[in-house]
Amino acid sequence: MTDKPTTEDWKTLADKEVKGRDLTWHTPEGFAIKPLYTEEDSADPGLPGFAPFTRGVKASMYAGRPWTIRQYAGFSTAEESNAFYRRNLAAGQKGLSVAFDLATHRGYDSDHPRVVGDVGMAGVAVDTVEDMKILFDGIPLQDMSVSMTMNGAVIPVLAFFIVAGEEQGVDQAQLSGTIQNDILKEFMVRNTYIYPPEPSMRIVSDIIAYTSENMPRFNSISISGYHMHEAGATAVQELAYTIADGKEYVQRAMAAGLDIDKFAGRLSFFFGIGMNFFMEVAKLRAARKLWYHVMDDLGAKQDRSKMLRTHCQTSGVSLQEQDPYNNVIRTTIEAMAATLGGTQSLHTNALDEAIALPTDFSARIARNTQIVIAEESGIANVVDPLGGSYYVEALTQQLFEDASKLIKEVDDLGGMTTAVASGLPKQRIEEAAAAKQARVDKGEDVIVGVNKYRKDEEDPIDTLEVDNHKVRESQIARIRRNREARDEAKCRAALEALTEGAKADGNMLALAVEAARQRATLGEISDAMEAAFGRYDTVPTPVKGIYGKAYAEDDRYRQVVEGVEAVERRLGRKPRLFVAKMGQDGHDRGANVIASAFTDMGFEVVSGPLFQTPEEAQKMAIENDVDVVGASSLAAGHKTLIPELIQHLKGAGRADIKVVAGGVIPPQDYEFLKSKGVQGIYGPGSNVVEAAADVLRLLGHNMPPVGDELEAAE
Ligand code: MLC
Ligand code: 5AD
Repeated sequence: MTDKPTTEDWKTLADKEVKGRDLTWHTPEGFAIKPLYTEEDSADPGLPGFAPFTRGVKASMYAGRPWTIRQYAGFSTAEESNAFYRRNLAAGQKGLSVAFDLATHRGYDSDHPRVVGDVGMAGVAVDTVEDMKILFDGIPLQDMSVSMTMNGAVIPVLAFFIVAGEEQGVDQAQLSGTIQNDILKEFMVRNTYIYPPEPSMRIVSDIIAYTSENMPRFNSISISGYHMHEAGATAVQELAYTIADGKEYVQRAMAAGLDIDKFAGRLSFFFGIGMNFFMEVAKLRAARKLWYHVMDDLGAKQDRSKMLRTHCQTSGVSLQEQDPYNNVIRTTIEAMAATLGGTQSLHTNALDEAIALPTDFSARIARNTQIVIAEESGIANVVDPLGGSYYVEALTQQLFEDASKLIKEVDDLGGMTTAVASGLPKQRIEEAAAAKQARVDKGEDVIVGVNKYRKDEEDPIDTLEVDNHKVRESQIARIRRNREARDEAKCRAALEALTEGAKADGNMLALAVEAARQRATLGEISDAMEAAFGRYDTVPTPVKGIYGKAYAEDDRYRQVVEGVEAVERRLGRKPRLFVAKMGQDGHDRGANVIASAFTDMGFEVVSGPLFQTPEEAQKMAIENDVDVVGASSLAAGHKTLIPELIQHLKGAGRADIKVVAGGVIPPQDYEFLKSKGVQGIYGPGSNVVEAAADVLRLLGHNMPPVGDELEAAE
């Protein structure tokens, strides 16, 4: 009889197989992942339904009730979005999730001059209670849980929702759903803030106070790591900063006099789920354990207050424009990780994510991805089926420990509000994003169909088009009718009361509900608070050195650096690139990565502030005497804003300044943009070094091809 083999025996055998090659895998989190995990690596995670809830917040989990299939959607007008919701619900979706357009996010009515390119594009336009009523027409709000992703203009939007319910005959106590209301991460990564940090934090507390008093079925906040994940955060960063955000909100609410056990049961979370399958499963398990301990330390007594309930969304940045059907596969893997991790609610992205908003076709596949997992795969029948996996338990524990350390660092800085103001978390995330981009560009991180197994020719796919000019006109007409029909004096009085309440310590949501009843518009309600708080602006500060360091040994990179130096000798100064963000699109990961990488390659980079108008961008380009403007667009405003910028440059006599575009731009729009004078277009999956080589060519440099793509093209 032979002895049972030991781990040492295994190591000897494995070493022989691979001739001593080191099989350790180093993840972006800094984890050294071994090729084998055994009993020695794992700890006992306890049982689902019991503290610290590592294995799930419910004892029966999906065996008792499946997760909520909740697809985030919204575009164009309230009528069109309502029809889309109804079709989706009929086809198996279970909960609603509203995507508002960027004008709405930033507190502007559709008739505001700053939002010409944004109305109805990245979400649905909502200006008044009437729009909100149309959005839920035929959808009984006492039965349907509704998530609303809103942070900046959170007060008017929630007020409209309450009044829309009221006028549907549903008391606010009956309304169920979630408002995102997570402003800290806006300052860190998502950028749809309106007011400065302090009053913004008060708004969060006002909503927690109001809903815990009046809306017992409504989740007052969705504390979101998703956007950190999308901005490039590692799993440890996403976990730590999200839990630290949650901790900060709880402390603020307690400082405002609220009883922790009265509101904590209605705090909820939101995480992004990427492609590192087991890491993502472990992330959700570690999140629950972390939150349990944080809330226990803060003095919560009830179990419900210490349970982390979460929504998840599969990762947008993991999806690609090239060979887009691969995205269905990626989303399936991510959706499995989210459900095996025990999410309460899930959005699965559509295959056209990197190009445009979902069509009926792509939305159906995205939704069915969840339905097939829920109803065909058997995954839902067993609680935490990966519990006890040596690897998953080890990862859960390591994430828990490393995130705890990062949370401690935030505590030592004085909490998340101070940490965000210091810029440290944002900087850490941007460093992780730049490092990731470099790994992809160098082919160390494989992306199938992009940096490996790339197709010679891409097949075009149909994408959703929104006519923003038409939507804007119809919204403007509706705003006018709304103003004509209301009692102007009563509306003004309600708005003034809101301003007064904001200056003193009135509950702003309660005051805004009254203004909404009097048919004040979203822009007017936002302005009434702006009168008390002012509007907040920030200037981007991209990181330096990360990209260059990651590339130190790379030939192609060196070629580009030499090209930049040659152009510099010719111009007598460094070539200047202005990275412009126009419209209300605050997604700045791409812009920051470009700014960092181009700086490292030797360009002088001017980063514009967020939310510029085309005219403001033109002025900044000319004042800085730049050679090239790189317009970054991720929210569908490109067809309006970039041509306008080119017109303004021409009008100012500087047609010589080159304009290139990057971001989420459907190939169908390439010809249009080129006809308007755009000289280079870089969609998702573009290689940054190759893009820089291209820019050098635009500047008249005789740059040889770098990389496969250019060789193929030339
Ligand atoms: C659940 N229930 C059970 C059960 N499982 N009861 C018995 N046995 C079981 N096994 C009960 C729950 O307790 C609850 O009741 C009810 O069923 C609903 O279940 P839930 O698990 O709470 O699900 P849900 O209502 O869907 O709520 C999930 C949530 C919520 C708590 C995470 O906050 C939510 O839906 N969030 C979605 C956020 C979202 O969609 N965001 C989109 C962001 S997009 P009770 O009575 O206990 O409540 C974005 C992109 C961008 O941000 O940037 O624009
Ligand atoms: N409809 C559907 N999905 C959307 N997303 C953003 N806006 C919409 C919308 N209007 C999704 C994308 C994006 C993430 C932030 O949310 O997947 O990456």
